[in-house]
Formats: sequence, C-alpha cells, structure tokens
Amino acid sequence: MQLTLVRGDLTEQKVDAVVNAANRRMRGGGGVDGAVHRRGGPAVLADCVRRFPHGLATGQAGWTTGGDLPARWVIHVVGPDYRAGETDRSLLTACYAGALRVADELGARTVAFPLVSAGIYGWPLADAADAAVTTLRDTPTEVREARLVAFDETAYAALAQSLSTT
Ligand code: AR6
Repeated sequence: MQLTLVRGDLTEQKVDAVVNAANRRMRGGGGVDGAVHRRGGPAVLADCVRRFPHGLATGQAGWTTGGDLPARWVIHVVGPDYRAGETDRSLLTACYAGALRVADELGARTVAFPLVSAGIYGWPLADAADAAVTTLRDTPTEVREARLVAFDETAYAALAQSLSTT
C-alpha cells in the first residue's frame, strides 16, 4: 500500500472513499464533517439516519454513500474527543484501522483521510500525525493508496515529519 500526503480539501479528492471525522451522533457538525455534508448533500445525512439510527461509538467506523462528492463512499469514523477527556490513544488508532477494514469490505482501493481528532477534538497535532501514519502503515489492507489530506500548513508539516521519522 502506498501512503501519500497532499495539502488540500478532503471533499475534493477523487478517490473511491473519503474518511470523515464525525461524532457519535453521526448527524453532521463542524470542521471536515461540515464540509463533507455540505459537499455531499442531503443524501449523506439521509444515509447516516437510515444506517446509523443510534449513531456510532467512539473509535468505530461505518460507511454511507458519498452523495454529490467525487468519492463514491464516505467512511465515517468517530475520533476520541481529547478536550472532553477521551485520551486513550487506541481509540484514535482504531479509527484508521477500522476505516481500512470498511474500505476492504466496500472494495475501495483509494481512500483519503483527514487528521482525525486533531481539530475541534483537540488531539495534540504531532501525536495525531504519528497515530495516522503508523496505523495506516501497519494495518494489512487491500487499499492501494491511503492519501493523507492536510488542510493547512501545520498539519502538512506534522504529517511530513511523521512520514520521515516513523
Ligand atoms: N479537508 C481536510 N481536512 C480538513 C477539512 C477539509 N475540508 N476541514 C477541516 N480539516 P475536525 P475532529 C482538518 O475539527 O477534531 C466536528 O464538529 C482540520 O484542520 O474536522 O475529529 C464533528 O462533527 C483538522 O486537522 O475533526 C465532531 O463533532 C482535521 O481536519 C468534531 O468536529 C480534523 O478536524 C470532530 O473533531
């Protein structure tokens, strides 16, 4: 599997599936979640309601249609809310491993990832980048490209550092 890094907007990636940093309710929100629902349109929320009537637990992953996104599917993961005291790192790595498992179920071969929990949920940036890089590298998968999408320069720098040192 190829692990790549780009700077850009997750919702513009032309991949089989994009990963969304959602919350337990699975009904949209701010950050990348807001962008996914805006760009994906109402079909994404409708699928969330239908497929996840009770939401998802922290650390879990599940998929919906990509709606109007270039990607065919959205794989929603619920990262731990560091600011609220969810500091167990295995909850964060489970998001990446779970997203790859769901991608394999779907047959998605190219998957784009944001830096889960590193925004509104406040996970320290360098460790969030390390968790992403090491988990994506170490998890067996049929995915051919896992593309890390850094939204800003600081996220890009943290991911580049993790890719070169871990
Ligand atoms: N493309 C790529 N990355 C983005 C984009 C984008 N369009 N927008 C933001 N990021 P966050 P979290 C980056 O806050 O910390 C929501 O309200 C952002 O700079 O989106 O897991 C949910 O509903 C950061 O590096 O997700 C939850 O309630 C990374 O994506 C909560 O926020 C993650 O930031 C989840 O918080």
